[in-house]
Amino acid sequence: MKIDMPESALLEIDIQNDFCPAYTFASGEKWPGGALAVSRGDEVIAPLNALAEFFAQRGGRVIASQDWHPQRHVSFAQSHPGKKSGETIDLEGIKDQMLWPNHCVAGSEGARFHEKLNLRPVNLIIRKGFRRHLDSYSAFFENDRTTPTGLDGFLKGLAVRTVVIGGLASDYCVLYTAIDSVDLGYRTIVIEDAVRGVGYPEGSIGKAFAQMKEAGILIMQSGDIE
Ligand code: VGL
Ligand code: ZN
Repeated sequence: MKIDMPESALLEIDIQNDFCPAYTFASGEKWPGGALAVSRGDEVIAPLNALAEFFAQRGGRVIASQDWHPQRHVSFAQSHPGKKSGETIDLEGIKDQMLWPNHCVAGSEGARFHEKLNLRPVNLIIRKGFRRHLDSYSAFFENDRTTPTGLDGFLKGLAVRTVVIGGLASDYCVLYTAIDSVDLGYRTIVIEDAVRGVGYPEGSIGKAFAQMKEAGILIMQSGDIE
């Protein structure tokens, strides 16, 4: 499918060490695998780097999001005595907040972008989930569904109409970002070979794709973008 440039943006969602499996840095040091490693999560990097180059060369925009939590963040199971990751809790205004292992603590190695992600074509880095008592899956709104991250304003200010999304994880941050994107009126495309999912609870990845299709989000392969 032909993507209109420059009024399109690529969103690279949460390509951070804590969501990626083990690898060796260029320095020779080893990353042992993330606290919330998505199986084969690092496989999204090659197609995203290629897409980012494609967008940048044609005047499109490239945005990378970064999960960026304070210590003892409300989404961490450890912040709730007696609770384990994988359980859900009800917060004021947010039902079924999933609890996770500690991950993407601001400034930590786990919060850094995967070393192989090419940041050179990236115009904007958007950080989310930095309020201690509020989580954020979507790159547009935090989990209260009303606190904006500023991304919509950035895109509208640049007259962007089409949003192309890849990254981690297809059943959480990619899903929420894509749903907000289509709700905000953008033509929204999720690149299937540029996403991987957590897969918890069982069936969550298939459910996420069904929900995205139902919402009018287009599912494509990176090779379909021209
Ligand atoms: C994510 C769980 C918790 C994600 C972030 O990037 O999909 N998932 N925080
Ligand atoms: Zn998180």
